[in-house]
Amino acid sequence: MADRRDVSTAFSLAERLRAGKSAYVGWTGFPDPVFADAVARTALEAVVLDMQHGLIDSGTLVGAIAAIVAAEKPAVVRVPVEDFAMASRALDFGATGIIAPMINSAEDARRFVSFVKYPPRGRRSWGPGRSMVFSGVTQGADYLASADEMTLALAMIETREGLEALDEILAVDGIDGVFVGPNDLCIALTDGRLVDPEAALLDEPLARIVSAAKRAGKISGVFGGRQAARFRALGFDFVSVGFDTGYVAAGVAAMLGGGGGAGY
Ligand code: 3PY
Ligand code: MG
Repeated sequence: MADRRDVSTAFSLAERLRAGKSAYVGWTGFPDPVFADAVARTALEAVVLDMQHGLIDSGTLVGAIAAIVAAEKPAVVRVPVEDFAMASRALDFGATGIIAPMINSAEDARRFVSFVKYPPRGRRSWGPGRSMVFSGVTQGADYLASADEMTLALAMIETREGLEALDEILAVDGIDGVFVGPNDLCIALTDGRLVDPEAALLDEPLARIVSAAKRAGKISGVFGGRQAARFRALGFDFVSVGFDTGYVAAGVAAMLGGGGGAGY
């Protein structure tokens, strides 16, 4: 087993969250490692690179993860829907967590786990070159023994089906927690009538998700903006705070004295 003191802090997110700490994390889909570096050098505790709706391809991802790790922050990657092969690659490149969108059943969750955890939990294929260099775990045997613990598999709950299957998804061995997409969840729960991540109709499902995760001994996360502090107060452990274009817009508005927020 790797000596935990030798593992880079960029790989300590899972350990910190499991120890009951919470984290505010940044979010970017800009196709430029320099911007990922800028987000990593703020007070935010980790950076999510968004390959689902963002502009990041696998070539850019390699550099963006390296930039975040150089700032001693954990890199988490949201992969496109059902692109679990990309999840394995992102871990090999040095990501320390994967967010998988639109997980609607325990079966979806098991398939996700099969790509991000090594046997016996899953079937992640061997080739963690960059991850070993960045984490400081130099021996293959040590990496194999610690990788599942060191990396997070977060299943997005953002559909009616996902919400209904919440307990079964949380029960899947290898799923470390859930991550709520409040925009899609609002669309789903209103049958396409509304997209409002701040809608009051989300209050009960959000509280239910936090309690279910706590009962299962797993992590709860949520995509947040102006509501980040409220989400943290609700009990979410892993709360994202706005995103790239919002950071730029809010910075300009603040400098012009107009206030304004990152919003969604
Ligand atoms: C959602 O709110 O649905 C998300 O997936 C956040 O990007
Ligand atoms: Mg979504």
